Amino acid sequence: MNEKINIIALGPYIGAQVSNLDLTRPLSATQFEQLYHALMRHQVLLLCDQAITPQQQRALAARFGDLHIHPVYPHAEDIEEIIVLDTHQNNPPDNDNWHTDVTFINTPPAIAILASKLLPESGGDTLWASSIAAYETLSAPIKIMLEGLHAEHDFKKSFQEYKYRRTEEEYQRWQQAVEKNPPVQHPVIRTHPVSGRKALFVNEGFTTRIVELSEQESNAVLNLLYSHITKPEFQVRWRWHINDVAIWDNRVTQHYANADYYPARRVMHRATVLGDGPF
Ligand SMILES: O=C(O)CCC(=O)C(=O)O
Ligand SMILES: [Fe+2]
Repeated sequence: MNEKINIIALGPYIGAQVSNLDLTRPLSATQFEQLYHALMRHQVLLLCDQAITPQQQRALAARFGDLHIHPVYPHAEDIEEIIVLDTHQNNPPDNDNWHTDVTFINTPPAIAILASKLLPESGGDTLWASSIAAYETLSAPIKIMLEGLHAEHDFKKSFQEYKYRRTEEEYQRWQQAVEKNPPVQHPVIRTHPVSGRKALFVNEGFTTRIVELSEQESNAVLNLLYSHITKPEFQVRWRWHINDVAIWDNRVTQHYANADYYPARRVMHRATVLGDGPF
């Protein structure tokens, strides 16, 4: 059997399309190693024609590490580790902002795996940006200024109270999530634990402030970094077909789910692999 996966880069900084691999079956050690290596190199991998069930998606994700169970998002039936993002008229999209997943915990996810299950007729693309490319293209004086700084990340910034008041049960779940997830701090520049490359690690979704700076300084610096990170040069944009799968390195990327299809329906399944404390 030919176990060599095909990799076609979608751009110089970020993104690659992978083929000759069936993610619904257990991967051999050789296949997994190639996939992992490609992920480290390209940060986001896209695969087509992968009719993956929640069980299979969980098993694939578990090859990369321990899985995260989301405090508020609903999950697949009997499979807590698979988030179901089902957006429609009465559940508007809420990932149409640049963010890195779950940076509000001390060990934010290393990797995420997203599968498309039901798509609108058009629209609903996802964009990813490389925060390695963003870091590397900053000028030397700005890099020096950011070194050693820490930022606060807060669950409540994206998961706002007013969105969880539809039922009493939902509201209680949100309140428990807030209690369990007080704001945490992470370095503004992090080093990838495997590749050793440095990346910007602030995101508009969850970062509230740079703790060593005044409020005015912090706002100015964060706005500068947010607008830099989201330059098209550092991005890849994917137009989904049904049964596509995206795998991204959540330590060194941000993403944005385009909500242009609203109020049409769109259903995605996500598995989230826990990471280490950023350094
Ligand atoms: O629905 C998407 O395209 C991405 C949603 C998202 O932000 C996520 O799964 O982490
Ligand atoms: Fe996300």
